[in-house]
Amino acid sequence: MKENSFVSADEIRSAFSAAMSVMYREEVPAYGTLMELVAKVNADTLAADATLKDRLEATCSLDRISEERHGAIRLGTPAELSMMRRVFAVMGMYPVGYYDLSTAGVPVHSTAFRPVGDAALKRNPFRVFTSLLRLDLIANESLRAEAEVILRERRIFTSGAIELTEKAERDGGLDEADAERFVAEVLETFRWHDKANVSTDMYKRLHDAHRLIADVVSFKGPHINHLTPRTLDIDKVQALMPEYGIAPKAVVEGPPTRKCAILLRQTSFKALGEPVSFRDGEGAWKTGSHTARFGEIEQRGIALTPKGRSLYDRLLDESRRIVRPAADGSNAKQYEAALAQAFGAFPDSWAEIREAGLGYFSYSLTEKGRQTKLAGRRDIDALVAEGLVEFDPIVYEDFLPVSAAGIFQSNLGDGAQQEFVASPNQKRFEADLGVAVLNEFDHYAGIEQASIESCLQALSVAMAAE
Ligand code: OOG
Ligand code: NI
Repeated sequence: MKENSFVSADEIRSAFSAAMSVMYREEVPAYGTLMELVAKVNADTLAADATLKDRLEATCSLDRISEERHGAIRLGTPAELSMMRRVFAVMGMYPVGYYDLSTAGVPVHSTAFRPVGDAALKRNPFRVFTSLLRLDLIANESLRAEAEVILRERRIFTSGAIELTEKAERDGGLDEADAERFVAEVLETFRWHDKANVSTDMYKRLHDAHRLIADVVSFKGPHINHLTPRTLDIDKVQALMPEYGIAPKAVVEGPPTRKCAILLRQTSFKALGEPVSFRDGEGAWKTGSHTARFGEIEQRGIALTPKGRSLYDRLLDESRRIVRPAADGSNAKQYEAALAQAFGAFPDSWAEIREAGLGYFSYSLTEKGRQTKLAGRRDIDALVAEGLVEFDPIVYEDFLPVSAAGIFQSNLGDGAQQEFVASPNQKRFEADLGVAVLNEFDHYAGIEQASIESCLQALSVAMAAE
């Protein structure tokens, strides 16, 4: 096979993301409603903010926004996780970051599979927050052993998906027909199954141990549990949700409302109880219900440097020590006030954020810069001061563990709050995954540095051409 007949990984990812969106819209109609609401708010926001629209256009980021979404799945075994990694690699998605959620009472640890590199992100930033169940955190040994047997016996990938993944690995890509088949086959892994793998009794025992365990172990596959569109104004979407018949969770996770958006703000609507059937003897089924799938929206802001991130973590911690948001929303106002108060200490202009070294920026030449020729190299700060170079925030592409825990919790219900001994185990996770996860900070620093180099080069090329 000639290499040039391959479809790019970016194309496959885009096709997969679109197919997943169509499937989820059919499966969970409220997701379609949320998409409409987000599209409307984004259009209104852009119409009212010409500068924002200009900057998004200038950084080639406008097109990706309406396409943008992330999803989440929960896997049951190391073998499933490592196969999932190989499947995502065909779509140009790689594991970035390690998230330990045991501290938040959720027996999983996770990574996010996503494209890496500026060009791939601009083409389509589709990501999947992927968790692996930690049966080691389950106290009941016999239940743990039974769950292991159930998980070991299920097959979450179709044979077509496995074959095509192996083919892509062997040949270095897939041609158009294979890529199309790959997308259809892989979609099957994420599909909802209304027939459980287990009896009502087993489901109840798993559920009593932890709702999340029941969700992972009881079904044939790791159904996609939400798909999240990106909004440019999360407060507005949150306020409008009830008008569209959707009840949002009590508080928005992440930083408070600010002029300069940092990291990630997220909110969701609660998971819906859905009818499922449980095994009831040979070929017979018994009707029941299961709660797993929900909707979420997010607003993405600037990626923070380690220094910015530790300031964020400290301020979030501070506000949560004053008010811990209750799941029923009873102290939502107090929490918002405490959050806003604490984050007063985080600079709120791009210039200050840049000067304090709190965020990552992408640099480009201004009109004046494009017409200037410079002798010798200059420091980037000097070029900014002289008005030759301008800077735009680099978007945060990852997730936040405290926010993720809040999203998990709001969907597991109040009764599900459970204490585990905090036990991050990145080494174990990476052994199960089959590779080390990438470090998010390295990636942002790389994009920033590349933009600086290209400014410096353009200025000195101008000089050489003189
Ligand atoms: C994942 C929850 C985390 C996010 O956006 O932080 C998440 C899950 O419920 O499986 O999706
Ligand atoms: Ni999410």
